[in-house]
Amino acid sequence: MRITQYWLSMAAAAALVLDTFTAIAALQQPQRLDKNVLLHDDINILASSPKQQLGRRGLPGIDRGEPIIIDTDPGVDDVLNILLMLLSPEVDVRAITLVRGNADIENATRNGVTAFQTVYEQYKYFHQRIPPPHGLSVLAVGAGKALEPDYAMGPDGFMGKDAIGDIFTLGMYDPPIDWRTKAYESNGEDGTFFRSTPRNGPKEILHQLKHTPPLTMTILAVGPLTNLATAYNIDPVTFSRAKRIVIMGGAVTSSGNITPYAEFNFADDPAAANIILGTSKGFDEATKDMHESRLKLIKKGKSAPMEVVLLPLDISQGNFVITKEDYFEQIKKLDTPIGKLSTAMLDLVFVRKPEKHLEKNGEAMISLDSIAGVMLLDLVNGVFEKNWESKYFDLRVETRDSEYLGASLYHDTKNYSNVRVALNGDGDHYNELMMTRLFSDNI
Ligand SMILES: [Ca+2]
Repeated sequence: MRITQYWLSMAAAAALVLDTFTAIAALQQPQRLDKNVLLHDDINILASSPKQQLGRRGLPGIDRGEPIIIDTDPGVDDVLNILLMLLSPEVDVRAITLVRGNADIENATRNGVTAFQTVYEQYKYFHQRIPPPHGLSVLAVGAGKALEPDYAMGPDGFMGKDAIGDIFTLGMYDPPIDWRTKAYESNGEDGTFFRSTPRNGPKEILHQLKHTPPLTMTILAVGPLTNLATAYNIDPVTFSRAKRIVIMGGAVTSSGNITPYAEFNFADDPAAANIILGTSKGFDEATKDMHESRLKLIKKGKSAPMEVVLLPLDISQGNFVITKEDYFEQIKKLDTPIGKLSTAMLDLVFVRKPEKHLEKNGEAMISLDSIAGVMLLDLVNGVFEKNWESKYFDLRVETRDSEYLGASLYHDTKNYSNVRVALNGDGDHYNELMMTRLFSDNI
């Protein structure tokens, strides 16, 4: 939303409210969470051994891909993105940090463990060697509450009570055995495909960044930005060691999905979103020695401007979809573990409640988080310019006004931030990647 028009567009706003009223009414009323933030003390921080630092495969000399952290609130979209990232050789998923959002932190934890276990089963299905424990991703449970809970939305129940299509609620799918214990106590040798950590989400983010060379690790954030903002507030210098932050969130030039103005991830923690967008202040891709000047600042113990790339709701206007045909003719026919989990999750979307979940005249679904994942892969592969249209915006997020809470606001002068926003791109490329990497039985 252009900031100069912000207070002047009340008539247009009223029309927009009417337009979007039906869609908004279809969403369940957001619930407020009274649970305490599930952050643990990390008095038992494990020393990071050289062996642990070898990376996901733990095989020196082999290119393991760009190290990434995924911060996520699983969610159907999130699970699809986690599966895609864990199967993509271009990236090395060092950690997955969980945040409440689509799901409360309990459901988010179970769904995160479910995603990992499915990848373990997929490896076994294709007789692939399971990486040794020190080569597995870390799973860290993070924030159960927004930075400022009085100014946040809370879980919306859009994807069912369990947030992944009611597959557990309806008994369509068995949750992993002892998932709760495993989330906190897995040593990576119990079929989980991850290692637990004594650190909470924000501290795990800082730990990973501290133990990776500066400006080499990307954070892919596809939920509310509570964990990231908490990590930044604890230690902005270490936080700015991230190479870039790729975010799914915000509605920049389009209307919102949780209110007429706001997209869910930003509305679920507006203060956190505003902090993280602000970390890009002073970032300028056109500056020749940007990388070196960022490195210099970090080495001097100062925080550096961060590269922030945003995949907003606006992308829904493009052609990034999984179609009915994809679901009924390919996904549903798969015998793979990923095929079976996805068939169950997407049953809500394509079979039980298509009128609520399908877009493009009821023909296809839009999975925003996995679109952000594909955008990250394109950045890593050096084909971003080829596949995406983007523009830099001076963006901030409304953190107080109840009507506009979580809205993305922008103006033309670069005062608060300098965020690269993807506004369109190659939808066929997205669909092909999803269908070949996730939904194929000859991987
Ligand atoms: Ca998400």
